[in-house]
Amino acid sequence: MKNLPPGQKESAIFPRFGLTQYANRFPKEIDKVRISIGGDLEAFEITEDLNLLPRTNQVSDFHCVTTWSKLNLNWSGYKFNDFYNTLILPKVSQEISFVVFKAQDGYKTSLPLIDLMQQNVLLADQLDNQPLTLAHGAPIRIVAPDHYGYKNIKHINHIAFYTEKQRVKKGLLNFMDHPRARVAYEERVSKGPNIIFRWLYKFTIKNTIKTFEKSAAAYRAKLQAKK
Ligand SMILES: Nc1nc2c(c(=O)[nH]1)N[C@H]1C(S)=C(S)[C@@H](COP(=O)(O)O)O[C@H]1N2
Ligand SMILES: [Mo]
Repeated sequence: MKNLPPGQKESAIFPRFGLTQYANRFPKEIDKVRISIGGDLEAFEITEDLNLLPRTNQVSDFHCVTTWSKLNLNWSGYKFNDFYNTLILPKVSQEISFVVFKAQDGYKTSLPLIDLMQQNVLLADQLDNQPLTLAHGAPIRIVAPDHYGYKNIKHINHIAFYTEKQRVKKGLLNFMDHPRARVAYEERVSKGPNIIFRWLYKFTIKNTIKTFEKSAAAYRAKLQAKK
């Protein structure tokens, strides 16, 4: 058996998950990637340019901060490292250290550039050899296996690159958002004893899954009715 990171338990399923305030928000554009680039460089847009990058497949584990882990997920996409070096770096004139992401559902997150440049961080557009679904981040998401799920932003439509750390107002309460959120160091929350949060979060899992399933079912029914 695999050793799981501290405080994590294996999950049999890979649920659609997140903060319940996002359960009822869905991306409008799920077929085409369109990412606006901004921050401390001249703004531009990325669409088909991603196809210039080598495709990478990766099997990795996914760790939600609420303690469930789904092992051996089969992702495909582009290394963030290649993305940065090929498409962003040529446009950069000052040293970048901090990255802010925004998604089509209004979700935001951020990470230091150095964490994103690890070889196992992907801009993923496929899971199990299929395009990402609404549930798991269509059309493109971050996969950062060494960081808790909440840094693995889905439905990305904006990435901003900064020389300095930024304050990002997030849906998350501030204490909940650790600036790095590394799983191996159990950086679950930025303040307070992380071990207590294992227990507090654990009790929210079932309800969160239910809430996300319900709203996805309602959304699918609505789409179906439109056809
Ligand atoms: N756009 C967006 N990305 C998001 C979230 C969200 O609500 N919206 N939730 C985060 C959290 S807390 C987790 S655990 C993972 C869940 O990914 P999954 O739905 O593919 O299981 O997505 C993360 N990325
Ligand atoms: Mo999560």
